[in-house]
Amino acid sequence: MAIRILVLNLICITSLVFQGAILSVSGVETLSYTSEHTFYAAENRALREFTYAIKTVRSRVICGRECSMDEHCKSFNFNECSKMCELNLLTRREHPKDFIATQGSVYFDADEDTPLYSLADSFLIRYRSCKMLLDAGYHSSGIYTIYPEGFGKHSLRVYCDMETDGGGWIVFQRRQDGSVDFYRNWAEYQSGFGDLSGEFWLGNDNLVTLTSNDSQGTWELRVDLEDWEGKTSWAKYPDFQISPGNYNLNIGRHDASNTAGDSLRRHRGHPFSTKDRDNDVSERNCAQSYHGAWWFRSCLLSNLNGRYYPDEHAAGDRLGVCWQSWKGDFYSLKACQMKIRAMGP
Ligand SMILES: [Ca+2]
Repeated sequence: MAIRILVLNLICITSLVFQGAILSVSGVETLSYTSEHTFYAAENRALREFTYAIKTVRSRVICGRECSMDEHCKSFNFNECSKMCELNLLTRREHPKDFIATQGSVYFDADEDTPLYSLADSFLIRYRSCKMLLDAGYHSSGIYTIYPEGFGKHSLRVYCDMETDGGGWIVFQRRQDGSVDFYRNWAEYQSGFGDLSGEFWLGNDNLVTLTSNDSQGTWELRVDLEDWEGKTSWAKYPDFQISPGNYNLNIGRHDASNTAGDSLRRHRGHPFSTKDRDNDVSERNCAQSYHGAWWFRSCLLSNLNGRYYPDEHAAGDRLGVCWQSWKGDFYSLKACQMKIRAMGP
């Protein structure tokens, strides 16, 4: 009996090894699973609009295995950055219009001609911002690599919002479900934390470098808010710039047509404070008192990095994710995003 189990295990292991062999013939990558499931790669490509299932997986090999085991799957996109595996109902040949250049994505289907559509990295222009990506025809919101001036040879992974208010926004803060702890220290806010596809803070040093380089012109800031009834509002400010050192918030006059009101007016010009770095003018430590990290002056008007509550009623303590001019400071918002866009020189 024991031997029989051992033999069965060996068969399992052997079949696992052959499940997903990567073959590379004359520089063309193919994924082979069974005799009827071989996929051919087109680098920096994706088929849009026909995804019926999205999974997060470790590698393109596993993504291909998911596709090979699903009779509906005709092709798939795998994103090397986000590890997102998208299974598609159709192929590029059936919908060439939706087969687009997508940096960091690889597309696979069973068509031997597919590798002819690969785009080498060197053919991809190094875009400096989400706005430049948008202008070049990248219309899907998601994670992109940009090469801003000031970063030298280094790139920056960012989430681009390509839909809101004309698109082209670099999102630098997102709250939506409380999955990431925002009660963090100076060093963590400095370098950034969280997950670009979920909740995150892009990092104060990145904001300094992005907004200090004036060859892209000035930057506008947009704040998008959502309450627990699904209502949304926004605020917008020109001339957004974060200073080196204490990360002071420099912003122009708010756009008067906004729907959220101006809850940054009291924070304008003030340095950033965290629980371990009290730069506010209050006798208290505002970041500690209000469980946040923000450009506090003498505490609240807004605190979008405050404590995340599962509903608005839970926040009876003004420690929540607040934007006073829209919902008052006892209301903790369901979701918010902060984003910037180059306004041009
Ligand atoms: Ca203080």
